[in-house]
Amino acid sequence: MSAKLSTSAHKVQKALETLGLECQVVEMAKTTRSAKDAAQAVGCRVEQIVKSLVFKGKHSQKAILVVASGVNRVNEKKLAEFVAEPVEMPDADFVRQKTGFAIGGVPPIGHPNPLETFIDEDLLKYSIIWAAAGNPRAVFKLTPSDLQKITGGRVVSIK
Ligand code: 5CA
Repeated sequence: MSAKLSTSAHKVQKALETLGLECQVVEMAKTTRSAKDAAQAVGCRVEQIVKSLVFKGKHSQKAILVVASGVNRVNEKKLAEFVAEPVEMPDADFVRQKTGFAIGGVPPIGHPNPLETFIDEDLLKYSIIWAAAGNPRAVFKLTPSDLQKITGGRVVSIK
């Protein structure tokens, strides 16, 4: 952990403050690039890691954010029903363009423009969850209700 945050992590810390959350972004000594890595680094269950996954509407080309429990695979058919169009996994450039962050560090907030967001209902089972904070070593701890508040996301069954 470091007191001085990198530029990308600092951007997330500022976004949290703007949203009125007292969460602290921490940069770990070990990688948090994948949900499994993040769980090992912070010492929690993989289920408690918030994966911020970007999908693309095949017709609209718009970005859709799904924040999912670290162990769950998003069911694209269910997501397609929610957004009323087929969806696909975009390439890394699209993710960076729409979120302002690179894969492995995409946070659930702090994007250039707010993204339509769906929250995996399984995340609500835990009192504490951890999300990526801008780069593949940065994370922050929050509650599921904080996650709902800061993303304005719709809680759904998505796996
Ligand atoms: N920092 C960790 C834990 S919070 C993290 O960001 N995990 S993640 O699951 O949210 O981000 C990695 C995800 O990015 C993968 O699950 C995968 O869905 C996506 N991804 C990885 N590589 C690519 C790629 N080449 N193109 C598009 N998406 C990718």
